[in-house]
Amino acid sequence: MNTMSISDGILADLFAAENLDPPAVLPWPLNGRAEEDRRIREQAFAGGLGSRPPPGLDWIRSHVESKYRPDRVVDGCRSVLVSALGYYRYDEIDGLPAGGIPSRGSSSFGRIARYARGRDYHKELGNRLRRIARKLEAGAAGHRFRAFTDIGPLDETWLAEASGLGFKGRHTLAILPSPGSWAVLGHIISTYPFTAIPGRPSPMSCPEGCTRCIDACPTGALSLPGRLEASRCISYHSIEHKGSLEKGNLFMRGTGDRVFGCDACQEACPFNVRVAETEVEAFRRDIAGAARELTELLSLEGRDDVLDRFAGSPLMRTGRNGLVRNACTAAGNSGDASLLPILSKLQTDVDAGVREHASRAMEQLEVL
Ligand code: B12
Ligand code: SF4
Ligand code: SF4
Repeated sequence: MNTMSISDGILADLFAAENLDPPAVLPWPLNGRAEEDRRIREQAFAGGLGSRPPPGLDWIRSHVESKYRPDRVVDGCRSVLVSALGYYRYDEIDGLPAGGIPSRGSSSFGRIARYARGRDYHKELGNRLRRIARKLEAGAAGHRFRAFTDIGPLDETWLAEASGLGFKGRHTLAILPSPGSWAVLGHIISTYPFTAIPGRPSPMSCPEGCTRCIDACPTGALSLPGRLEASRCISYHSIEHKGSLEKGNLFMRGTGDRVFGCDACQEACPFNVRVAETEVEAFRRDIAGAARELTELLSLEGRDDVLDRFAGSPLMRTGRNGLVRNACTAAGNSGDASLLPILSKLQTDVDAGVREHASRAMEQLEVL
């Protein structure tokens, strides 16, 4: 690689070697409309227009200075390379309503969001981008390249939109031409002045008047013009929230059979119809899989048990207590009285959140 110039072709080859499409490039600093849009987002975020971060997401506010400023993350930034990896897969449970009422005689299952069924994308996309960043650094002396996937202060859905990789839908997620919103995002911030790759898709947007995602959200977490109230989102409750949820939480019913994450707003989106299943083996492989029997989740004993079943998958984030708590919520919604004995045992669990949710699930089942 020539240390003076990294051509579009070289960049595309480096990404292709990791089975990634050529990245979209956000040249920095921005100007014109792109800069105007950046400022509006920055002000909206700083002014608290986004969701008020609930417990466990408070760190988001600490990024107020850098969320829309890659140059505050990497000094001397001249561009950001934005990349994505499609994870769409269709499993049997995706054809069933997520309300959580099992048909008579069947076991009750807990549903897992698509992105979390296989290998953790922080590792899968993150490792690919880190390898690319190392190669770039080796080839372009004096320049710096830092790879991020999810973790990092920048708003990656904005990066996707501003770079032309896709656009931000009203469900607040980035929609890309081929995988729709079924793609995880990552980026490399660099001091190298990459220029935008021509031929990127022309800007698309949500059809006028479409509110399918907003209407489909089971807990009313979405609103116009494209706001997410994280404290109402099932994804937040099931992944990021620690301990028990407020008593009488109105959102628990809406959770249905979901035990890790939620895909309802994405399933409703017309851009997500007829998306091809991912070819990424790490996402196709079942680690957690699409669904687990609630009896299995309710019986999880400790960290080792969780490691044995879910090592390498996003479910590790929630840990044993969170997964059992979520399974209790799904059990309560299931209408499946055969779960009462196991829930009864959990009423003396070491974890207060699990005890609380087991009791609530029993109350719910006994009144059904
Ligand atoms: C924290 C987080 C969450 C939180 C909170 C999300 C949130 N919006 O704050 C929770 C746990 C709820 C969550 C859920 C999910 N997440 Co998430 N999440 C993130 C993370 C780590 C940070 C997002 C962030 O910084 N939010 C704070 C700011 C930007 O958002 P905000 O508070 O809503 O404020 C903005 C808007 O509200 C808007 N706004 C509101 N009103 C107005 C008015 C006007 C006039 C204007 C201009 C703007 C405006 O402006 C604000 C500033 O931009 C990103 C990764 C990253 N680094 O970006 C992944 C990320 C967004 N998540 C991702 C995924 C996959 C999900 C889930 C689908 C997982 C699942 N299946 O359960 C769900 C989807 C929920 C949804 N509909 O968005 C992917 C999305 C990929 C994509 N294609 O876009 C990302 C990019 C991770 C990744 N690397 O792939 N997530
Ligand atoms: S992930 Fe689920 S709960 Fe969260 S906004 Fe989308 S549909 Fe609503
Ligand atoms: S469902 Fe409609 S409004 Fe929501 S993101 Fe998709 S196209 Fe946009």
